[in-house]
Amino acid sequence: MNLVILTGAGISAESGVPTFRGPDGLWEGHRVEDVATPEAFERDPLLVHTFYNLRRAKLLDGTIHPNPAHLALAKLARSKEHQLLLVTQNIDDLHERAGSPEVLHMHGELLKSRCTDCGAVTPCREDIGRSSVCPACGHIDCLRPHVVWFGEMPIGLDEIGAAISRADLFVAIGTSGLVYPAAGFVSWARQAGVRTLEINLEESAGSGTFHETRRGPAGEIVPQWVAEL
Ligand code: BJW
Repeated sequence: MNLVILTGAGISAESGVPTFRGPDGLWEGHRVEDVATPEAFERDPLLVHTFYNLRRAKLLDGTIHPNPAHLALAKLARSKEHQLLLVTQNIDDLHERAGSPEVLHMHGELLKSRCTDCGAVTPCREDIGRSSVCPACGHIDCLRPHVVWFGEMPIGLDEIGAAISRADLFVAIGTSGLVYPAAGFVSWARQAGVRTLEINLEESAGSGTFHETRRGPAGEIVPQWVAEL
């Protein structure tokens, strides 16, 4: 089967990474526009760097591990029976740690920085600050997190659109369906005549658009679904 799977913050929730919009959501104490826009970064780079530095340090402190949902998708990706494009909105590296060979991070990656002078995207496991030096061009005070903020163009949309149009099944796992263009992928799939499945703990903004929805924690439902496939 030809599959496109989109994952969101819900798939990493059971690994201890907070979601964005839940009661304990990541944005609690921060207005999203204070941290996740280019304007916010221009206005207060220290606040934005601190927000991402804390999340990067947490991701690397040894307490966060892939859960059974990440592991099941990695097993699926390695199976010869199916073709899979795994697209994630998450900036963590839990799909990679679980063993998924290829992951399209449409909203960027926390463990990479981007140079606003030369454009180089380079691995980054340390804090970024105004004194950081770009490993590619050597300039100072020009690194930013390699993440896609509101108003910026997500990564890989052409590839995602093409893969959805030739898929047999589109699956969205643990995403609220509130942030576009990812929230619109289910409609792209429906327009292309592709079957659609949602796996989510709760009803999402897009639930009504899917052919089928399965409710429950990703760590339980995803391995069950992969076993059925
Ligand atoms: C579980 C679970 C468990 C919990 N098991 N499930 C007006 C109308 C329409 C669009 C716009 C508009 N005004 C502006 C826009 C565009 C804007 C947008 O969508 N805004 C909305 C807020 C309205 N979008 C953009 O600006 C995007 N760019 C863009 O549109 O470019 C122009 C363009 C034009 C034409 C075509 C294409 C493009 C960029 C969006 C960038 C989003 N960036 C962020 C931050 C990234 C860096 C970071 O991490 O800090 O990405 S915002 C944040 O939201 C993050 C996430 O990837 C994203 C989605 O969140 P997600 O993953 O859905 O998480 P939650 O928390 O919302 O939901 C968790 C879900 O899991 C819930 O449903 C739970 O039930 C579930 N769950 N535990 C299973 N155990």
